[in-house]
Amino acid sequence: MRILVTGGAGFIGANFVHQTLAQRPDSQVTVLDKLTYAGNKTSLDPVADRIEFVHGDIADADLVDRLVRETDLVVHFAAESHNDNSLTDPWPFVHTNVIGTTTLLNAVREHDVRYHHISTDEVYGDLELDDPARFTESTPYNPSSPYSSTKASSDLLVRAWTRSFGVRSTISNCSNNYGPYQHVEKFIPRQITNILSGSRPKLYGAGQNVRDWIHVDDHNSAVWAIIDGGRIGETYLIGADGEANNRTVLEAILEETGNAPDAFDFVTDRPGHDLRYAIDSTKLRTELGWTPTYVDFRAGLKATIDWYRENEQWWRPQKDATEAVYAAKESVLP
Ligand code: NAD
Ligand code: TDX
Repeated sequence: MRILVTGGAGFIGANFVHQTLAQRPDSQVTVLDKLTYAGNKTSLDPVADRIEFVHGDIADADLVDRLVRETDLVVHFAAESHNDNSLTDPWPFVHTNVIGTTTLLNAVREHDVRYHHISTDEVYGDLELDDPARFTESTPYNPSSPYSSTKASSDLLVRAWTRSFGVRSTISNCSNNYGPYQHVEKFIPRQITNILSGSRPKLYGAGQNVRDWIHVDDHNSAVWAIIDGGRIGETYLIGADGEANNRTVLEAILEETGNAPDAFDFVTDRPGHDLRYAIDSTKLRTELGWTPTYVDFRAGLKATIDWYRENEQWWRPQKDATEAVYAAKESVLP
């Protein structure tokens, strides 16, 4: 099968390419990636001779049309993905997440190509900390940030192109991913690489916000389950029952790296900071028989810490610039 992977030099997309070539060695993979600050072509080095890499923008209609015409499947990961950046400058989020997705949808419509859309649980807004509810496929959309509102917009565009134009699509909304090749701006790799750099981890607010962690390989195995067996026009939520508050996750990282549990700084909270995300993945599990492999979060976290220890050459070039962006807007709380 010929597969066009957008955003394949990013965190989840690169892991998807690795998993696909390991498990489906006959796949012909083309990666389309703009190589923004978040894209890292070296993440694809282990498979460089087995893929075609195209450096370009998903909002470039001529380029997208040419690539989509020659493929059997589009898996769309490319996005501006970081909430904090979206609060500083929303425009790249509108460009890539809304206009870029529309550009892809026009091309898959034109060439009748199967399309899988990668999205986030953040489209549903947040839950109260003491609310037993979890998100399901029928939870109303209620996004909070420029990032999540542009992702919600992109999901709605997919639904409209499916209903109005018959595009053969599926959508998945996944919870917070962790694992190798994640940019050091994100919570878990930021704290690990702060510790490895001799600086203190940074916890927003009181650290009580809850995220529902899933290993990136489990996200990607679920994406394949949906591509293989999902019903056209349907949405599937992906999650692995990994709820934990940020302080608990940080304390686990500190313990695994041999540091005191209070060896971190509380810093300025994120404006509009979503309280809690939680996924009910019953539909995915019962309809498609998917189950996660990384059921022990602590073991997955330890493996991730080891990966960052062993791959400093991968993250070091981004570290100082990333921390400089944070330093400009973050203050340590008393
Ligand atoms: P990432 O920021 O690590 O990677 C994004 C990639 O997209 C980069 O390689 C970047 O260069 C590329 N890109 C950005 N704009 C582009 C454009 N205009 N044209 C072509 N390429 C472009 O993101 P990620 O964490 O791997 O997220 C991938 C997808 O998964 C996103 O759609 C995101 O919304 C979704 N998602 C992420 C998480 C998570 O926890 N990280 C959870 C659920 C869903
Ligand atoms: O230094 C930090 N300290 C901190 O306490 C950072 C970077 C984050 N945090 C908190 C904010 C969040 O409550 O940790 C939590 C996780 O933060 P991020 O890694 O920025 O992720 P989040 O905002 O939850 O969004 C992520 O999951 C859903 C991805 O970035 C999105 O792309 C995905 O859609």
